[in-house]
Amino acid sequence: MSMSDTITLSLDEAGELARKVLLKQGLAPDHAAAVARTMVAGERDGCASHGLYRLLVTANSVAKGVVVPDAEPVVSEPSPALVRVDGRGGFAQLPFERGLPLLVEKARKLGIAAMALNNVVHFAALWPEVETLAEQGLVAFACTPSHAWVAPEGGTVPVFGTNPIAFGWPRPEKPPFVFDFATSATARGEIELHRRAGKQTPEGWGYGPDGKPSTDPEAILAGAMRTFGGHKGSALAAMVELLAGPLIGDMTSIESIAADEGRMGSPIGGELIIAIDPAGFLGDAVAQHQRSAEAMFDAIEGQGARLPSVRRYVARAKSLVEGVRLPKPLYDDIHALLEGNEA
Ligand code: NDP
Ligand code: PYC
Repeated sequence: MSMSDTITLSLDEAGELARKVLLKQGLAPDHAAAVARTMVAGERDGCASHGLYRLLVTANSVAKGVVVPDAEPVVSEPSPALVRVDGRGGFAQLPFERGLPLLVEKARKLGIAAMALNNVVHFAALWPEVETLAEQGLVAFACTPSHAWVAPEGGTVPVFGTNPIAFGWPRPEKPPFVFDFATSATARGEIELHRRAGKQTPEGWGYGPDGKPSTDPEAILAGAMRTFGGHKGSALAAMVELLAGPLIGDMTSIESIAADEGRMGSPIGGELIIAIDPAGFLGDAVAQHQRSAEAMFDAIEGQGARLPSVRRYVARAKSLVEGVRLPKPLYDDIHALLEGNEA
């Protein structure tokens, strides 16, 4: 992308633009603020498929009536170690923020706690959530199903969502170790970006509607995506369905896409987040065992391999200084959302 094809925004400008567009879409101010924080974090960290591009995605979900734009989340405690937040059909970010303090308090008190977000609409990456927990000294795990877009290994008919798994590990004096990836060969957002750019996808991402392997993003979006790592990704995708679907009383990806009724909105359903306090197992020995973890990280980086999250932290440092660069067509599409009738 040359400079002339892009528009550069400071992070404050990006946040302001996102909030303005989301308010225009009809989101309540607290939802708009929470959603904008997540999108700007994605753009800032070089995660284009889950950055400001998602303003187009939320616009569609609001316009099609998939999301309740002013839903008031309800926090409850089903048991001493559990938090439930009923998002009442709103986007997932505000319910996460509302349940977070109680989840942290319970994890610190009991050693481990879990939070179910129910009845939420999910368009976002999961790393902001596990990173937030890891920054508070907790080990964190999160997963969510999506829409049935992904075929199980050995088949070509969608059953699973793109079902991301995210993990965060707190590190002394350093930003946390975090990974977050779809259990599909890639996130659906990446295939959408290939379609927007008129580019073929790499081999192995999916099948066309005829069940044949394809590199045409339109065909894969209409057909089926593939899991990553063959049968292993397929089993992990099934695990995500079970943990953040039936276990917490919410929808599988098959049920989510049925509930969408062809509106092509973002997935509706649940998310499971688990937080573990290392002191629960280790007491005073936390620092000693953290040194073993650091030795493992050193062994990875010492041979020239990189840790997941490092690319994001480098992109973040750059964006804090230089701002973010949006492709001009995307910037124009986002601005077009501000035109038209007042929401
Ligand atoms: P990737 O396949 O790009 O994998 C991303 C993860 O792998 C990151 O943690 C990344 O770290 C790490 N990574 C990538 N390359 C390397 C490497 N060479 N060495 C070490 N680590 C590496 O992501 P996906 O396309 O699978 O998913 C992208 C996003 O989409 C995720 O954030 C996910 O949450 C989101 N998503 C959300 C869904 C939802 O339903 N809400 C559904 C599906 C996906 P780094 O960031 O530093 O590069
Ligand atoms: O990119 O697969 C994806 C995705 C689904 C929901 C949010 N992101």
